[in-house]
Amino acid sequence: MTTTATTPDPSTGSTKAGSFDPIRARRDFPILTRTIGGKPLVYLDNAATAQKPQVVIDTIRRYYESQNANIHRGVHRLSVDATRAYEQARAKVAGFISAARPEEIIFVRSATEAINLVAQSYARPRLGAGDEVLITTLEHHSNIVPWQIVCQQTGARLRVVPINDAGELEMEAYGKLLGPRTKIVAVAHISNSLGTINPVKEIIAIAQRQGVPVLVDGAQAAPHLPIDVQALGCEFYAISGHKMFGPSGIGALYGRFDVLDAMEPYQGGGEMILSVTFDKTIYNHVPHKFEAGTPNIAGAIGLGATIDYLDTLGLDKIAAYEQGLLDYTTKTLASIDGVRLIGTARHKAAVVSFLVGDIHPHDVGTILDQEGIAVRTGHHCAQPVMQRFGLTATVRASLALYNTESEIDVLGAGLRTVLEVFGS
Ligand code: 7TS
Repeated sequence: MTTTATTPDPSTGSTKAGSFDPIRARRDFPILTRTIGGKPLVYLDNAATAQKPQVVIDTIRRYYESQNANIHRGVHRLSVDATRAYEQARAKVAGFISAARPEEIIFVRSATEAINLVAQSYARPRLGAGDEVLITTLEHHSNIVPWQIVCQQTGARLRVVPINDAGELEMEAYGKLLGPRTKIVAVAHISNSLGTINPVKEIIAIAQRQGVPVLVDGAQAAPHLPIDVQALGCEFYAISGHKMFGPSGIGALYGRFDVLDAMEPYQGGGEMILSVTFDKTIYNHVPHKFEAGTPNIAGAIGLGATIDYLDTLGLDKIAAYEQGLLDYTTKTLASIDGVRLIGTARHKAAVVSFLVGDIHPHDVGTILDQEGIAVRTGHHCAQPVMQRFGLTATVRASLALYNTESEIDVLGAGLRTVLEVFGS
């Protein structure tokens, strides 16, 4: 990651990096003009879900107002147009993560469903008793539980790469855990609870030397970093639309074509077949054989609009801007007596987890809410990370392209209020 120096704009207190202008970007997101209890909304819960630009909202509305039809099955004009728009969205996702071809993109409900698809369609038939699935301590529950289920189904064993006190993967341990019984590695690109950017390229290269496929959970990376699945060399990459300013209920699984082609579907239904008789069903081609039933057509088209939007801003510029904002946030929080940062990795993105004295995170979140500030408190669906640090919960501020230094100042003031209220 490159870090670009940011220059505060005296009129707004915000920062600009290169040609990226967060104040301009804010105008694209109608919800950001809202007030909460009379105070301007400061939305710092982007890792849970990101806000939507007007262009995405308009695209979905327009779809239902004038294009709605089922896809891949009609000769009528609406169906043909809806099919074209849906398939164009697939091509946009492929371009967004630099897949070699659109067929390598399977539309799913979310990153969660993408991971379950790989666990059931790829791993389940290939795992036997004593085989191993290798994940890490940093994973979201979505990249733990599907593997526990498939291990229970097959008698395979879950192995876990530990992290150090900064919240970084212990790479030496990774090398040792990757053994002859390892059948798949599944790792987050960016940790949702601590913001650690994992060295996924290195992780994939090491696994590849032993012929082990890798799934990268990119739910938290897609809104923050340019992604190139071919340069990474991973077999699978999972993303969620709603975390990257797109609709909820849509996500995508990238799978390398030859790997997908060799996999059987785990869900059956309409659309995923070429022919059905009671004796024999012939499955459709990749990617359709993995998309059983009517998909989230409006969601996919909305995701396509999101990608067009992000392309106009440029993810490299967004990433540089956010690095500056992350530095500012880290310094702001570190300067407040009583605030303890959890997760201090050298390579981090957009997430700051912390504790405020011995005040319960839920109390911190409740008082911040009264100031119009939205943060998440709790275990962030990453309980093993909390356990690693001997905690049950943290406060988490997660940033996005439309957040500014002045909002971080509001967070700092809010935390000082919290400390005053609790007399700390
Ligand atoms: N993987 C990671 C790294 C995540 O952060 C999340 C959601 C998921 C997978 C699951 O995504 P979904 O869209 O399928 O639900 N993370 C969070 C979070 O940090 N707060 O709420 C949801």
